[in-house]
Amino acid sequence: MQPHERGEHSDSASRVAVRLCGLADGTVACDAVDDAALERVEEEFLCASGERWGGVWRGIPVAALLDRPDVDIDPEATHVRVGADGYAVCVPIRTALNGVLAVERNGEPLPPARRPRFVAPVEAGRTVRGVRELRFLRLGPDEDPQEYEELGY
Ligand SMILES: Nc1nc2c(c(=O)[nH]1)N[C@H]1C(S)=C(S)[C@@H](COP(=O)(O)O)O[C@H]1N2
Ligand SMILES: [Mo]
Repeated sequence: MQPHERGEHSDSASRVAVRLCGLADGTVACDAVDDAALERVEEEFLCASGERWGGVWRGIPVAALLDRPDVDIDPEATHVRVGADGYAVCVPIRTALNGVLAVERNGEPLPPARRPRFVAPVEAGRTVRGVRELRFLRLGPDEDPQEYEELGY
């Protein structure tokens, strides 16, 4: 972890906010969410390296964000760019809506630098750790979502 990442909120109670932008407007404070609103998802992933891993996560359903009174999303959006610090994936909006922003894994809170984590029916590499931004995009049929990605491979 870089010193600047530790800052003043280094414990597990620190607040993590995800910014909604592009064809959306709002900020979701992931730690201010009522525990009862968290959804449980069990998912298994196969990494390109061949390693298989999985877990039980609890998180905020991305679909629930659309219903928040302080969040406004343009129905024309086709894709969501899920961004962390120096890492990003771009998935169809339907895939994003089937995912959660997980704050817990196997009953333990995720460490702040890895929280929240995008857990959805995607490849292992697209389960973004430490999500900071959801950018809602409208891509034309000729546009390649991968051009909006920043993967480490
Ligand atoms: N922010 C961020 N998320 C990321 C990555 C990354 O480099 N940065 N790597 C991805 C890849 S390739 C894999 S296989 C998994 C690894 O998850 P783990 O660190 O929980 O084992 O995280 C994914 N999410
Ligand atoms: Mo990976």
